[in-house]
Amino acid sequence: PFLTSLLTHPTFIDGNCWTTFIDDTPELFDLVGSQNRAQKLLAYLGDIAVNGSSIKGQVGEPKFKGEIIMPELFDDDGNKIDTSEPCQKGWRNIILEEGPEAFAKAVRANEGCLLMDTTWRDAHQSLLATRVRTVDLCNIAKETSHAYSNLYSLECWGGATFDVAMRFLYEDPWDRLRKMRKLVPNIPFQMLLRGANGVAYSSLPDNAIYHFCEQAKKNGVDIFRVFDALNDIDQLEVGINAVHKAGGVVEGTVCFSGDMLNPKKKYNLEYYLKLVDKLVALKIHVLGIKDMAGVLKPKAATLLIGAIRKAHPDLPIHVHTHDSAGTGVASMVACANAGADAVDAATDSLSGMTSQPSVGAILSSLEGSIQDPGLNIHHVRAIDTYWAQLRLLYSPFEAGLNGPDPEVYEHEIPGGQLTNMMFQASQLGLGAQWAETKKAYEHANDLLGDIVKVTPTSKVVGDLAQFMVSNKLTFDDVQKRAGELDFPGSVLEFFEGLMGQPYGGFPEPLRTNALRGRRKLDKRPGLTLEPLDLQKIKKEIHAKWGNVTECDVASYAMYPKVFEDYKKFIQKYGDLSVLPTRYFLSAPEIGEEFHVELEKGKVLILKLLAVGPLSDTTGQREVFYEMNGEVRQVTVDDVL
Ligand code: 3PY
Ligand code: ZN
Repeated sequence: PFLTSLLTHPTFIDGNCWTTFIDDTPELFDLVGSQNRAQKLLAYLGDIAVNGSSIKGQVGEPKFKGEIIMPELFDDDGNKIDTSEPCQKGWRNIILEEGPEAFAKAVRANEGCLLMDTTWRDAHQSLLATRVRTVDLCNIAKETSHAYSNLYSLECWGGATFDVAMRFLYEDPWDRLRKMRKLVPNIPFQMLLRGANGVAYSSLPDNAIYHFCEQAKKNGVDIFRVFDALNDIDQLEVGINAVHKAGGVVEGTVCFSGDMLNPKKKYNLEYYLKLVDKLVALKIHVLGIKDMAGVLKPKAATLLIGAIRKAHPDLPIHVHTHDSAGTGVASMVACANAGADAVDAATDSLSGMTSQPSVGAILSSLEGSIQDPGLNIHHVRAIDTYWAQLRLLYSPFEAGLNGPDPEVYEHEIPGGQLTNMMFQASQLGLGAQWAETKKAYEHANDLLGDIVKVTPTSKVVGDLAQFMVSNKLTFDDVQKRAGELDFPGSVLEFFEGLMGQPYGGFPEPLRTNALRGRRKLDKRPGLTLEPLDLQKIKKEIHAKWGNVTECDVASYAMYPKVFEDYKKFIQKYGDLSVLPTRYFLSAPEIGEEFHVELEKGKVLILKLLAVGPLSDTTGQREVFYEMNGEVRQVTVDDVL
């Protein structure tokens, strides 16, 4: 078709000057670009028709395959709200116009207890293996900007979303950030930063963290929740300083662990208050309390938040929890009553269990009180009708959790990890050993010295637990035989000090016996890591892939291999972010027509016609699609 268009183009027929032809007729070259993209998309669609979803970890087909019904919002007089443009009013205006300090002051001065909505990050990280795609966030973005205009923030980036976007969704996380930002200009965007680990699983050179935060701020993040998996203040300081330098709102964070109400436990009120003082000395704007496992009971919440409020009357406090035990709403209400300025919640259909407590339940619990978060429950419910459909669309990533797990007070497995481990156990056919694995997790934690458990230290405990179960090792066996056991890599990295220093020190003689002469760091790893040569990385990316941005450099710095694989994938299949999720996850029915908008105004109308027989000689199949009325054929390796 390109050649036909070219030969029949009036300019070409007239024989006018060829050199200006390219400038004057870009539409023909657009056509080549689109055809190239369409061909790559067909390659993916062909592959999915033959081999099923290439998304690792998917089990079965989506439970929902229909058209998604979009919610409508109405004002108090029953008039439909125009959501064709995003809402412009919200807490972000204060950050933009007056800066982070003014924002913190305004939050503190606000009477009600504000909410952060985690639906776009932690909720789907905890329930659906972080698989929600950009297109599905963007499709509800404008409505969300209206319905949730009074949110403290929308958590939408960081944590596992960064890695998973490239690794499993073949998306650029930076592109996601920019797209969301355009559609939600009014609500502060919040990300989760793993302190000196950035969004990776171990410490990186300091300059990589500074570079990353600068790009994150420039591309749309407002508030950075900075935590360290061991509450190591030296590790926290790196992230906090990097966010300060980038000009973001610093939510310096304490990870809550254990049972503060039990006087024999290691992490008591005094421990937390001292840590908060250290964070305040680093000039944080907001204090985050991160209860990643959901073990902050209502009474502990009242004590902890009450004591911090008393010690730091002007410090805004923002509390995060998971509802694993089923007590999340009660705890968040207790926090609000004790003086928290903001707490976390998720849309009802993506709430509860390992996710955050339900926004509707929290709103109802605070209704009529001075702590009312100031959201319209009807709007919140309307947005949830969208997420109810999406939850079914993403059903292949459900972990199969059916109820709360109050045993979390013993095993203390963080929300995201709990679902992950359960999912893995059932895939490995170890469902029956699940209770044993949870017990082993508890023992592994004790062996490691009762550490704070969250990414990446939670993986250390999880790996040790699985190692104990598969090798039938008891607590005593591990202690006695540490000098000869082949420990998982993450355990050795922890013992080496590559994740920072645990409170109370490393367990001895276990550490020395397990390390068998390997190095032992007693300071933060960043002090011994060579700075990354960011210019060199940029040149290398450019040499391999052409165009390169600072964001690419930051992605590479966090995940070199994942970034390379992502680049290779999109070179082969193109940008799949345009493909509706239903067709990204599974093949269409034969004869089913669907549309893909490659870019504004360029729509492909597609229909799967047939999948040919397996060739004995090549191991391949021919797949036939109809694309904009023409039959197209792709040859696909049958790998099943
Ligand atoms: C992450 O680091 O991804 C977390 O969600 C920790 O809770
Ligand atoms: Zn969380």
